[in-house]
Amino acid sequence: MLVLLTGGTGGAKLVLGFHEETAPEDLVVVCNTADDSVVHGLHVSPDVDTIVYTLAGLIDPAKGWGIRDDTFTVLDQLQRLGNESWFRLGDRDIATHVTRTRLLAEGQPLSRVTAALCRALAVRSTVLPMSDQRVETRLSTSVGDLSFQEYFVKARWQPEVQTLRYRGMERCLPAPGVLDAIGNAAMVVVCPSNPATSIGPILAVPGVRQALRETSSRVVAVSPMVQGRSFSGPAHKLMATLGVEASVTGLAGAYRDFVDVLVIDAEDQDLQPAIEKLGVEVWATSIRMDSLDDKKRLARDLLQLSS
Ligand code: FO1
Repeated sequence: MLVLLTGGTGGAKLVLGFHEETAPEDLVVVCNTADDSVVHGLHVSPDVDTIVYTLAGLIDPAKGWGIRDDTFTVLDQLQRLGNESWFRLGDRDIATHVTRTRLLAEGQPLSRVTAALCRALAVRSTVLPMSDQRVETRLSTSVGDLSFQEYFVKARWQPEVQTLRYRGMERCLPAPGVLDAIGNAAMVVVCPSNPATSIGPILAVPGVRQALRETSSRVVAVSPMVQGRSFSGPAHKLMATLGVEASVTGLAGAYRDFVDVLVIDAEDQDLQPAIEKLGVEVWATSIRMDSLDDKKRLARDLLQLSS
């Protein structure tokens, strides 16, 4: 069993690579849920959905989120009725959120709801939310206190971020299966997702970081950045909130207590000695995943590290 810790779009590229290169049943994907939002009264779980849609072959490949060829009739009408429409929910995507919201209201935990959505969409891998309890990333910024989606989508990650917190984390538990999966994995892969807002919340779920330190399986992290800049999104901007510099060396510092190998881009190879000084093994290769072939090649190469 291969365990993947991931956020949304960046991590999903590697998740797809593994899905193509291994038996889908052998994959357990643990997703960040601290980006979850209630939008128009519906519970939206963007990272879970990005992974589920990716594994179901439904993802919009251009945007990296939402459903391919979706339409926006409901959103247009919501806007006409005076609702905000900056968070672009497509019609088919809304069907997912309506279903999730109904099942949650009926008392099912998010992990069961996610399993039901996976079954309905013929996803054969296991997709686990990091927790069944509600956690919310809040950012205190130059324009006030924002939710993750307000910062990321509405404000296009432009405001200066002073601090970041995961509201509700102290009351949360790992979802059923998360700790067992980490303990019994052949290998754990920390996907190239934002260390502050995607991987950070997963690591902060009580017990998860400890399980990663204690597992006998190899823990491998793939960098979401090259030359101090993230492939997409604000990861490099938010690393200061973790108290580390925006570089793969900073990333190694943030992950050093549980990661065995850090996979960095060949362009960052000069930083290898500094990372190794932190006690983290380094593997430098091409980590850009522009094409499906790139995703499959990186997944294939990473699979070698488990043996
Ligand atoms: N990202 C955007 O940049 N703009 C959007 O309007 C938007 C809507 C959206 C709706 C559903 C969903 O599952 C994801 C959506 N995303 C959108 C992506 C989302 O903000 C990010 O994937 C994550 O939260 C970051 O990991």
